[in-house]
Amino acid sequence: MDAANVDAEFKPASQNALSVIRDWDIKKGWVMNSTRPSPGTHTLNEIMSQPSCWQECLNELERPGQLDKMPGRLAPQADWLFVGCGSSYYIALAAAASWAQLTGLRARAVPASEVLLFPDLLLTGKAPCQPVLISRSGRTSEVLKAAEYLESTRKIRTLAISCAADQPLGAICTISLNLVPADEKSTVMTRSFSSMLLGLQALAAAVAGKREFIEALGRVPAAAQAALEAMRPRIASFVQLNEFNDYVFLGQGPFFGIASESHLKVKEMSCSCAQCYHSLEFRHGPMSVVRPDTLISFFLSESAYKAEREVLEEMKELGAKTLVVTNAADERVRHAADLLIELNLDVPECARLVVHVLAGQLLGYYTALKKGMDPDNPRFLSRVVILNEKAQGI
Ligand code: F1P
Repeated sequence: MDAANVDAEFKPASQNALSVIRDWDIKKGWVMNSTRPSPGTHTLNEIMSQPSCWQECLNELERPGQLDKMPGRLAPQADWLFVGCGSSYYIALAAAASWAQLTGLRARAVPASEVLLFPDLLLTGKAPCQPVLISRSGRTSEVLKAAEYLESTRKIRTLAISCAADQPLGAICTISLNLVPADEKSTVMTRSFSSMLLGLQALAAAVAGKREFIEALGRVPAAAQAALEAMRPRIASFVQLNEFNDYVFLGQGPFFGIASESHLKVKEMSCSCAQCYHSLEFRHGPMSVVRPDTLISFFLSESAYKAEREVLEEMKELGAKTLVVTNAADERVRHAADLLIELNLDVPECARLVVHVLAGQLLGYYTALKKGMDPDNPRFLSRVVILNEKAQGI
C-alpha cells in the first residue's frame, strides 16, 4: 500500500456495529454529525505538515531578538519547572529531561494543577525557580491560574510558550515565545506538541551556549520528512491488518514524555484503552495485562538500549505484539519487533527525540479511522479546557 492511496484503502471494520455507536453518539450530541467527506482531514494534514512546520518555527526562533535575547532575561542557575496540561504536560516531561541533559540544570515537569493545589511541594529549593508555562491555546484555565499565582503571589517571573498570539497567558507571563505556525484546527495536539518541544530544546541549547545543538536541530526537519513519509503507509497497514484491544507505550528518560504523548493520542483519537510507563517499570506489575491483542510500543533510546531491549524480548516472549521506534536497530530488536520503525537520523539523540512521536500520532490516527471515528472530532473533548469561574478549590 503506497502513501498515495493508503487512506483510500481504509474501510472501518464491522461498519454496522460502529455506525450504531456513532448514531448513538450523534443522537446524544456527543459528536457532531460530521458530514465531512473524509474524517480526520485536519488531523492528518497537521501530522504530515510537522517537518515543514518545525523548519518555520526554528527559522522564527533564529530571528534577531528571539532566542538570542532569552538567556539574558531568564533566571541564571535556576531550578527549572515546566508546567502544562494534557499534551502540554507531556511536552513538559520531554522538555524537562532535555533541559537537564543540555544545560546540566535541575529541571522537572508538573501538571498545572499541582502548582495550584500543592505549591509547597514544588517551590521549596534554595535556588531560584524558573517556571515555563506551556499551552497551545494560551487559554487553559489551570495554566492561567498557575501563571497568575507564580507571578502575583510568589513574585516569580515566568516564561510562556504558546502557539497563539495575543492570548491571556502571554499577558500574564513576564516573557513569552509564540510559535504561531504550529497552531492547529484539530482538537488533539500533534504539530503544536512537537514544535513547542523543539522550541524548548532550542532554548535550552541557547541557555547552555550549545550552538552546535541548534545546528543539529536545524537538520532534523529534512531528515524527518523522509522518515515520516516512509512510516505512514507501514503504520496504516499494520493497523489495518491487526486487531488490538489494549495499547501500552514504553520509554525511559526523555522518551517517557514521548510514550506519554503517544498513549494520549491513541486514547483521544480512537477512544482505546492505552497506558504508558517507564520501560523497565512495566515488569513491576503492569505486564500482567499482556495478551495477544496487546500492542506494546517501545521508544528505544540509544542511552538505555540494552536494558530496554531486554524488556522488548521478554514481552514478545509473553505473546504481546510489538511496535519499536528507534534510530538504529540490531538483529535482536529486528527479531522481536512486529513493526520496526528505524529513523536513521544523523543527529544527537536529544535532537531526534521529537521525531519519535510521529509514529504515536499516526498509530492513533489510523486506529481511529479503523474504528469508524473522526480524529478531528474526538469524543467529549474540546480544544481548550476552560473551567467554570466558580470552580471550587483552585
Ligand atoms: C491542553 C489540552 C490538550 C488536549 C485538549 C484540551 O491545551 O489539555 O492537551 O489535547 O486539546 O487541551 P493547551 O493548554 O495546550 O492549549
